[in-house]
Amino acid sequence: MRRFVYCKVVLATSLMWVLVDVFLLLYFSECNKCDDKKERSLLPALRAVISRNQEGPGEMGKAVLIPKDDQEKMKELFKINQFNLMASDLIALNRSLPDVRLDGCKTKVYPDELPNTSVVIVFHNEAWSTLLRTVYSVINRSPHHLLAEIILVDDASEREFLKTSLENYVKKLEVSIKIIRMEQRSGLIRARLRGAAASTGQVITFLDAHCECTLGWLEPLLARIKEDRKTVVCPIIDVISDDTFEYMAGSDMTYGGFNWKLNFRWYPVPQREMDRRKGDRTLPVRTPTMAGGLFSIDRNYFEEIGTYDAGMDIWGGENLEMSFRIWQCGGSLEIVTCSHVGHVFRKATPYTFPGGTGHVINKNNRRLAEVWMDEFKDFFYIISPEAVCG
Ligand SMILES: [Mn+2]
Repeated sequence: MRRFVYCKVVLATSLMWVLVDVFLLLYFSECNKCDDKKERSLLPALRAVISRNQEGPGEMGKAVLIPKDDQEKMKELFKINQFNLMASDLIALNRSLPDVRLDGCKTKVYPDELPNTSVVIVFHNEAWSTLLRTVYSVINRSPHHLLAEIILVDDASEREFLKTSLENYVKKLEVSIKIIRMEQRSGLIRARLRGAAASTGQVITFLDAHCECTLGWLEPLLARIKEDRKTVVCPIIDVISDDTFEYMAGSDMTYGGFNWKLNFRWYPVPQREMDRRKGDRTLPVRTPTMAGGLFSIDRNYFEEIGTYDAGMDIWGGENLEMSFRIWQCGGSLEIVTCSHVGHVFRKATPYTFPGGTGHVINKNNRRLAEVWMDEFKDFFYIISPEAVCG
């Protein structure tokens, strides 16, 4: 009888401990969830997902339309990056895209031995979803033996999620990703130079922080550089709508030029360039200038021509400067029409220009004119008298 009571006590106490354990387990796992929720509400952008099927929002490059009830919120969020952040955050980081290449490009065969490339991406207060969608598109659509590494250069962003959250996130990815932080706001040029200096690939590929690389984007760029190391190559820049994130193929019939205000402009590819290629639109187009955000260059050639003008500030003019530099230093600049990379084009810049936008751009353009344009600089000064002195 007494033993029976003992047994009951032992059973009851063990049962109690089991219950305590279960309670503790539940309590702590609940708490994890709480933290998770808290972090998510603080960082709504981090919710962006990896898709497992192709039916989600924006898949195959389709437009994302925001329901009426969310339009006000959408407009508020738009101001942060000057693109539809709500739409971007709804789209999977690895969304699918249509194959927009010319048919002749799909069957081209490239040499096995291509130079490898480092991909350098500069960002300043970029949105989480656009930055990581850029990174995923590089990882998922580039042969890994051709990728030396991805280098993310943070030009002194202020947003908290671009700090340790980003570092922890990219550690999990299957390609080596370095993050370099500029100590102070330095602008695109000096940040790119820092990224280039830290890179190890034979080719350096610069991309903007809100791009999406498409299938087969890399091989034709590297193959062209292998053929001629002094050729600097750009992909066709497809348009990702800043309103809907719809992916729209860019044209192979436009190339880069400029006006006398030294603004970059697209112009129709002239007949002489069609004739030179005997009408084969899959062959690279020689282009006077480049838009600047996306190009690949042989590392040694980049150093031989003196890299960028490190005296240029923030943004503006550096794309024409690089274009003039290439053509005047024995190289050539081409758009490789078989390579397509999407870019979110915006109507307004979200960036701040320390010192004032006009001042920064005039200063950069003055350097461009004085260094590369000889007597043609007078056209610029006549059309932009405000640029003559600071
Ligand atoms: Mn851009």
